[in-house]
Parts: sequence; structure tokens; C-alpha cells
Amino acid sequence: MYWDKAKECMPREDLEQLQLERLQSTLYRVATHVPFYRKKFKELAIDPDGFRSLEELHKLPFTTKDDMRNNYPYGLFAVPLRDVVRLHASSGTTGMATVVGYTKNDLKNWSDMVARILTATGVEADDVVQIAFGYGLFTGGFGLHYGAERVGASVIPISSGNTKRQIQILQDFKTTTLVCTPSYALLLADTMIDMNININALHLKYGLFGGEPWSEEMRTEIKNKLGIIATDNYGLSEVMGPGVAGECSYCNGLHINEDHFIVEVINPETLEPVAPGELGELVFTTITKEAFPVIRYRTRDLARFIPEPCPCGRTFQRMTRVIGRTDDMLIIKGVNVYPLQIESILFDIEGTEPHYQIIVEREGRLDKVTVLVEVVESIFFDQMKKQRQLVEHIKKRLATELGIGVDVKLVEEKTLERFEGKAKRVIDKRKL
Ligand code: DLL
Repeated sequence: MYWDKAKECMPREDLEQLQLERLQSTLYRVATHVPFYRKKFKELAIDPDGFRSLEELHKLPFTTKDDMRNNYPYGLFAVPLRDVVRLHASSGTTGMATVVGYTKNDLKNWSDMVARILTATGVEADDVVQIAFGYGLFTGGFGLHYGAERVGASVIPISSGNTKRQIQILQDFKTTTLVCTPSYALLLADTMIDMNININALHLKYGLFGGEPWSEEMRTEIKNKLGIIATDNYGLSEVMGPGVAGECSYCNGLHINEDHFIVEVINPETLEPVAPGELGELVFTTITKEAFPVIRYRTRDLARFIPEPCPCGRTFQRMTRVIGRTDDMLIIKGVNVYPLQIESILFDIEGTEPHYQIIVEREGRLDKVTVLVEVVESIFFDQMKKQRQLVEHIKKRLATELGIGVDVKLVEEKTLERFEGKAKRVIDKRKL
């Protein structure tokens, strides 16, 4: 199902022409209204009026999170505050938040993009959508809310937290669509199982999950427990919020809303584009945003382009799931490891629960990693020998698939922290 088939399936040639025109007007807008870009363009001798082809994109300067911090709060806005009708902020793990603004038109485009993603999963006007993302400065709650309203669905703005109440409402309001982080979906499922709720009796059909990385194995776990179609959707406040990219019901990669963004995948070291299909950092240029346009924003998120077309017929560039952030990468004995790789392996091992935590410490000059894994009760209370065998098995799998040795500790079910928003998988004690 499409929300806007003419756009979503438009021939690449037309799309590229549209992108070029929209980029030209964005460059003009930022050069005229944002001193930060005016200065950068001047330094690089870029004439915003002389931009004739998308091939020239690489000449434009990058924008980083630091640039946003240095221009806190409104320095990168391209319109006066009287035209801004909404403000959000991304918390960021370190230091100052980034403030992002939207004009009326930006909000309309944003809801349309989220509506596309909901529709691509299968959500329609007669669906009941429970939004368990936080409402507030975080873009998740409001972003998905307005998109779901635009589809015409009945929206339950329950916000995050209060798991028992979420479950009550899932049952009583006959929710068909759950919207939250994947880790919270799993927590809801596990809590319902503990409460002996008959999940088959619920009306749930769809789950749209995003806001944090999750593995294919985690998707399988959620699908099996909740009996739904579970799609991934991606976005970030600095670029817009949720709705930048999302999967269709084929669940094989995320369609990027390319009529609103130009996306590149670059090598974070050399800053050059990677070969098609190679892993790299996503870089976004917004081409319709009025209040807060960004040129070549370095997301630090890592993903690949999927060059093959999707059977759904959409022509927008597809990307793989985001496997993590450049700043989440662990370097263990010289080997680069992402938490998601560890998740995939753990989910695949019989007897382990889908809850884990990765502890990184420094011993002398070396990083030491310990993976804490919850195991089912029967194993935890089993003989020591069996426990040892499981630990050895997990270590071996991690060693062969990641190429590094890590410590593994089994912990009792429900002892690791659960999250209502984004899960925190890595505890880095090196920085403390
Ligand atoms: O998390 C926007 C969002 C809300 C997207 C709800 C989808 C659903 P921020 O708080 O600014 O915005 O965080 C953005 O979260 O740079 C990624 O590192 C990560 N992220 C978001 N979606 C995904 C996803 C929202 N589907 C940061 N897979 C991004 C992996 C994701 N990581």
C-alpha cells in the first residue's frame, strides 16, 4: 500500500531532477539566511546559484553535531521565530541539546513522510495506533502521532512508560498497531506472557519500531511473541525526527524519503563515498525543510545502501538497518565490534533470553569486555556443569563470529535493567 504512489514510485530520472531543483533552492535559502552556511560557502568558494548537478554535492561542506552545538539554540534556523510553529530537541548523550524547529509546511511534510511509512507497513484509517514513544522534546511521540492522524487512524497518545497501563489499553482499546522502540515492544510482550494474557486474543496486527538499533533475530523474537508484522523505521531529530526512512511490508530494508532528503554513505575516515553496498556513515541533506535545513549532516549512523530494487515498486533508495553508531563501536583487541553483532549471536543461542548487557572496562592498556546474558530459569538453576557448557558455547560462538575473546556471565532472568525508551546496551566503565 502506498500513501503517495506518484512520489514513492517516481522514475529515478524525475526524482533526480526534483532533488536538484529542491537542493538549489535549499542552498539559496541557507546562503541567504544562515550566517554559518554563508561563511562556509564563502570559504569554499561555493556559489549557491551556480550549482548545476547532483554530482557536485561532494563540494558542499559537512555539518556536524558540533556545529549544531556551537550554534545553540537558534543559530542554524533559516526562518525567523515567528514562522516556527514547533520546537523539539535531541538530548544527546553528552553536553548540550540540539534545538530543531519546524514551520507549518515542515510539519505538513513531516506528517506526510510518517504517513507513508505507516501506510507502507499496512496501517489504514480503521486502525487503532498506540503510540508508546515519549511525547515531549523527543521527536518520537509527536512525529508518529501526526503521521498516524494524517493516515486517519485512531491514535492513542499514551506516551511511554507505565507498562501495566499500556497492556490494559492494548486490550481494552483493541489496539491494532503498536509504535515504540523494539526493546520496549519486547518488554511489553514478556510482561503479557508473565501475566498469562492470551496474546492471540489481542487485535494487534502491526508494530512499527525504531529509535534504536535492533537485529533481525530480535525482530523474529518480537514477531513470534506478538504475532504481528514488525517493521523498522529510522530517523533523527537533526534531520527531522522519525519518518526519514522506513520499511514496507516486505521487511527487507528501509525506503529513504528521497524527495525530501539526499542521502550519501561515506567512509567516516576518508569522507569519500563508499562503493555501492558497502558499510559507511549516513549523511543527509534536507531539500524541503524551511526552518532547519541541514547540508550534508554527518549522522554517525552506519548502514549500507541496498542497490537492488524492492518488489514493492518504490523507487526510493533503500538502506539496510542501522547497525550502530560510529561512537558505539567497541574496539576490542583491535577488532571493531558493534553491540548489534553480539545481539544477533545471543538471540540465536538456545536457552538465552533476549536481554543482555555489554560491560567494557580497561585492564592495564587493554579493553576487557564482559557480556552479561539472561538465561531461562531452568538453566540458571541447573547443574554447574550445564551452565559452564553454555558459557563455553556462547564464548565460542562470539569468538568465531567476531574474532575476539570476551568474558560471558550468565545472570538470572529479569535481573538486567529494562527500558521504556531507548535501550542502553553498553556500560562503558572506561570513561568513569
Ligand atoms: O530517535 C527519531 C525516531 C523516533 C526514529 C522514533 C524512529 C522512531 P533521536 O532521538 O534524535 O531521534 O535519535 C536519533 O537514534 O541517529 C540513530 O542512532 C538512532 N535510531 C533511530 N532510529 C533507528 C533505527 C529519534 N530504526 C538516533 N535503527 C539516530 C537504529 C536508530 N538506530
